[in-house]
Amino acid sequence: MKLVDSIFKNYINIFSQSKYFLGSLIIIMIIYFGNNHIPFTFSQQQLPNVNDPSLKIDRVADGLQSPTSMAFLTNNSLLIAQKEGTLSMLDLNNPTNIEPILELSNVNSKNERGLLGITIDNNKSGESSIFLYVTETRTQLDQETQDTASNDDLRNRVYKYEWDEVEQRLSNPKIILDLPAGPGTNHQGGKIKIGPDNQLYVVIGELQREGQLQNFREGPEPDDSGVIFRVNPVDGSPSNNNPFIEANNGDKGGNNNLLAKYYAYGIRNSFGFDFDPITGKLWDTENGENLYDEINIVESGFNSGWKLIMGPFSKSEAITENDLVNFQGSHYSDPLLSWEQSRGITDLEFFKSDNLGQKYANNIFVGDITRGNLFFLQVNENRNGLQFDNEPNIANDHIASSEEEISSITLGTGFKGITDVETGPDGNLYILTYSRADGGQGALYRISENTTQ
Ligand SMILES: [Ca+2]
Ligand SMILES: [Ca+2]
Ligand SMILES: [Ca+2]
Repeated sequence: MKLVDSIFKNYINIFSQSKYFLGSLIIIMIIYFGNNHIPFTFSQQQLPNVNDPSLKIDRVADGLQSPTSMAFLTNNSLLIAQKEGTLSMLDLNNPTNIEPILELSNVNSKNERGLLGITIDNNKSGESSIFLYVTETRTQLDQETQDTASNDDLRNRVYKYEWDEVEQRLSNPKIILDLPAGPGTNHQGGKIKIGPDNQLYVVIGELQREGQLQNFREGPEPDDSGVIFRVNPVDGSPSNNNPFIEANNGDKGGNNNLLAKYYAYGIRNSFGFDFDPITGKLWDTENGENLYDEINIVESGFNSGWKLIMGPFSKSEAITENDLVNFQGSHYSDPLLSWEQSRGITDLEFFKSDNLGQKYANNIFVGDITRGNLFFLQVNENRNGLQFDNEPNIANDHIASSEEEISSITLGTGFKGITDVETGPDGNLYILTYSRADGGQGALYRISENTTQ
């Protein structure tokens, strides 16, 4: 504070000689006292705020272009997917060095398309596979083999690469899922993860389609939109015990089962999911159009209700559950929490560490893209829902509506936009940001225990 005070005095000396003294002094005082004890810092240097004094936040890396997802490769390095098609490695020991290790060609990054997801699978034999989710016009395989019989369609593809630890490079891409990418340029989904069952989970949004997967009975057949996939990470084949794999769904069942790879459907769009480290259950976030962003437990066969229902069932007019497209083996259930006004809820992370104290261990962090808030949510004792000890108005209806209700679940502000949240190997919380106002400029932040308080 001493340095700041002397700067403050200098300003007063300069301005006291001018006829603008009084006006200038008032402006300085507004800045000084209105800025929550961090005066005279440039806005891009300002750290986000975390409203728990037992925690501290620091900026690990800056100047990332359009970061969408991250995955820790080792204790000290992570891979960051960037929307335009670059995969970069960040060395935590030297975080000013952000090194591109893969540049994908023919990436379509219009609106919500692009290189959107990454996950790493370390198998038992010590080999690592890296999975990427990308919107593209030609396959990366065509580029490697110079195959002229390329596919010019725009597609969302999940690739599996081998990771060469010695050469530090990705090689031998293989298509695991080949999915549609239109007509909508938004709602492409993109998050991917290996579950505790060692299966690969992938989410795609509804691509602004209106088919049976969007609960239109007379709409087109299932077409891989608005779905969470569960597939074998070796080859993308349907996982054993998938909910619709043996169900009798007319011509959608049997040998040409259009539903075989699906774990869930009726999802408008999602930018995040994770597995409860205690129960193994899948939880997701979903985005409403104007109303109702959601958090759900996604049990096998889940139908989230879009485009007939968003948010709680009781808020949808003149709809009964029989109006949904109920494939055999499916079930509808309400969200555990809804934000009444949509704000682009993105990633969801179970915090798999007790480094920040018991309060945070195995509970949930969630980010949003439009305002850059970090939410903290506590799982209930049975781990089948959320508890809201401080705010009865959320506990009552599981809808966060008023500013008071929303602030009761807000832990951090000022992140501009959050695309990914991860528990680091060091047991701290890592937050990847993306500022839509600044053309996708991003940063990586770390929240750890404040040992100086
Ligand atoms: Ca829903
Ligand atoms: Ca409420
Ligand atoms: Ca994450």
